[in-house]
Amino acid sequence: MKAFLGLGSNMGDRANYLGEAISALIRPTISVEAVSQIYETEPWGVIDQPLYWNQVIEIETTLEPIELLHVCQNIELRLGRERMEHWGPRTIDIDILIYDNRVSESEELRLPHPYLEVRAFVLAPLREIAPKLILPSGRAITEVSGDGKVHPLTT
Ligand code: PH2
Ligand code: MG
Ligand code: MG
Repeated sequence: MKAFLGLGSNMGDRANYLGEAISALIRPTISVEAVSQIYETEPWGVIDQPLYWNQVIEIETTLEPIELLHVCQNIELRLGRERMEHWGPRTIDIDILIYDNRVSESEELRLPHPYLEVRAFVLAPLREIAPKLILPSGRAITEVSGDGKVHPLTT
C-alpha cells in the first residue's frame, strides 16, 4: 500500500535525525518511493520552541497501519525521542499522514492525520512530491496551503 509519512525535528542535529529516520524505515516491508526537500518551518501550535525542519516521504509498504505506526515509534525511541510536553520539542517525530484511503478513529492511531489539511509544514512538502494529490477532504492539494511560515532549505 502507498502511504505518506511526515517527519519533523527541532532539537540537535536536525538534518541528521531526518536522514537517520529515513534510513531506519527502509526494510523488506517498507520501500521509500519519494523524498521531499527539507523545509524550515515555524513551530505550529506551541510556538515558543525552536524552528523545525520538516520533510514528507512517500512509501510503499506491506505493513498494516498499526504495524507501520509501531515501526515509526520504535525508530523515534531509538533516535532519542522523549515525550515530555504535548507538541513540544523533539529530536524526531514520524507521523503517518495518509495510508491508502484508510480511515481510523482509534485512540492509538487516527487516519488520515487529523491536522493534515491545516498545517503548511505538512502540505508544502507533500505538494512537492505529490502535486496531483486529492486530499481526504476532496480538495486538490494545490488549493490548500494551511497555516504557518515554511520555506525549503535550498531556496
Ligand atoms: N509538530 C508538532 C507541533 N508543531 N510545528 C512544526 N513547524 N513542525 C512540526 O513537525 C510540528 C509542529 C506536533 O507533532
Ligand atoms: Mg506530529
Ligand atoms: Mg507524532
